Order: sequence, then structure tokens, then C-alpha cells
Amino acid sequence: MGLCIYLNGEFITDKKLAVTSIYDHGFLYGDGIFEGIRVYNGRIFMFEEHMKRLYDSAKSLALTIPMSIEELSEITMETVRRTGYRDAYIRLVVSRGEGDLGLDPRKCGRPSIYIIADSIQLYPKEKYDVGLTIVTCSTRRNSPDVLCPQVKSLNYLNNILAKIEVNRAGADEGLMLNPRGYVCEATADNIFTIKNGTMFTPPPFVGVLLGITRQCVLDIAEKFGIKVIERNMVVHDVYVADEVFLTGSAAELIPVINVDDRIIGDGKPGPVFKKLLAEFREMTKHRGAPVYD
Ligand code: PXG
Repeated sequence: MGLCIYLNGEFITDKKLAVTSIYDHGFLYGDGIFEGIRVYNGRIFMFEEHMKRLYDSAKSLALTIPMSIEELSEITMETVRRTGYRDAYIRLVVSRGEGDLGLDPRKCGRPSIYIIADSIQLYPKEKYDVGLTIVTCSTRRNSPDVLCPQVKSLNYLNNILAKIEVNRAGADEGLMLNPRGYVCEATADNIFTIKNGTMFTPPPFVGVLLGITRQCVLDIAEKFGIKVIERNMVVHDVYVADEVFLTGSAAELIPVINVDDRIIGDGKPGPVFKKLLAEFREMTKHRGAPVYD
């Protein structure tokens, strides 16, 4: 029991043996897609949503995943089952496959499927208690008319460039804007603000990935009767918010207490955030597709 990797038909438990062709266009051109999925308490959280998003990303790239969503879901299940882990992180990658040194995807035979089921690297607990310091990055988020952010592609270069800025600034995370300067999201997380009890988050068309955790938060807010407005925001709106937090499959809900040296609220994770996080954690305990009998 331990890490398990599915690689084009084989289950591999030794990381060193999980190797692929350097002619894979996923490697040569970032031509492929991925999902990052959590397993909580023996259940794959929001599994159907992640699988649907994967197949939508594939469709957008005219990449035909060589099996049905049901088959790939079952193989993903089996990969997790073989780890024996009750809490895990799944990285599901589909690339265009092995081709030649030209761009032409027709030269690639069959798309490659890689599933990594590994133990989860949690964010340090104190980050949830103390909150993150973030900075606005000069690297802009992809424009939807260039590469739609709904496609969770293997090309994350803008986000990586933003992360390099974050590291240079000694911050925890970065705020990415769209080419017009509207707030989009962090480098791999969506953003929410709270002002006078109302919750705000950037709308889809501004150029954000419609995160699955983002949708969970919208659902929880509805359940609690919290008013939510999806609208364009500028950095000023973030600076003057009462609360700011990020959401993502890996980060879950994580508070932000400093943005470009502006202290958010009283500099501590706020009450709305705490309430939402508690409900989210509750949700992860019993929701999801069971891996084990
Ligand atoms: N925005 C972007 C750009 C993302 O890549 C999210 C928001 C949050 O989406 P979900 O569906 O996870 O709530 C993502 C998440 C990781 C990892 O290690 C995750 C992402 C990208 C890179 C790494 O978990 N995507």
C-alpha cells in the first residue's frame, strides 16, 4: 500500500518506473489537460464534477480521451484503491500522446493517460489560522479569447510566471488580473471577498477557472443565506474588503490577511470565512464517491 500510478494501462507503485516518452506532446508542447482531485475519508470529493470538467477540457482541445468517462472514473477509483489511502490527492493527466517533433497532433497516436494517487501535502495548519500574505502580480491571467481558462490545460506558464513574482516578493500567493486589470484569481485558486456581509467573486467571463471548490462555496453561501454577487472587481475592492479568502481543491478555503501590504479587516481570518470553512470541512467528511466497500 502507498503511492500508485496508472500509466497507459499499467499500475505502477515505484515512482521511478513511471516513465513516459519525451516525444509525448504533453511534454513537448503542454498539449494536454489535467485535474487535481482530493480524496477525503475514503471518498473522492466532487468526483463527477472533476471528471466532467476533464472531458470538457478535452473536447475543447479536440482531444479524444480513448475511453468513456465511466471507464476512466473506474480506473481512477482503482488507482486510489490500490494506495489504501483514505485521504489522498489525485492528479489525472491526459496528454495528446507520443508524436514527432512537429506541432501536428495528427502525428500523435493515442492520447496518454496518467493517474497519480499520492498522499496529500497539506498547507501548513497555521496558514488557515493566521492567513496568507498575497501580492498582485504583473503577469496577467490568460485572456479567454486566447486560451479559455475553463480548459485546465498543461500550459500554466502565466501562472508559473506569477508564482515566480510571488516568490521574489516573499509572499504566500499572488493575485492575477485579466488583461484589462480586473481581478481574476490566485495562481491556482479562486478568490472571494466579503464586504458588509455580502460575498463577492469575479464572474466567469472575466477569465477565471470556474473552480469546483468555488462552486461548493457558492452552494454553502446559498444554504446560509449569504448574499453573493459575481461581479468585476479591481484591486481596490480587495484592499478594502472585510474578509478575503481563496478556494481550490488543494488549498480548500484559505484566508488572506494581507494584500500588497494592505491589512485585510482586522488582520485575522474573519467570521464568515470561519463559518464557510467549517461547513466545507463537514461536507468533505461524507460527500463523494466511496473508494472502498
Ligand atoms: N484557478 C486555477 C487557475 C486553478 O488552476 C483553481 C482556480 C481552483 O479550482 P478547483 O476546481 O480545484 O476548486 C485551480 C485549481 C494543485 C493545483 O496542485 C490545482 C490547480 C492548478 C495547479 C495545481 O492542486 N487548479
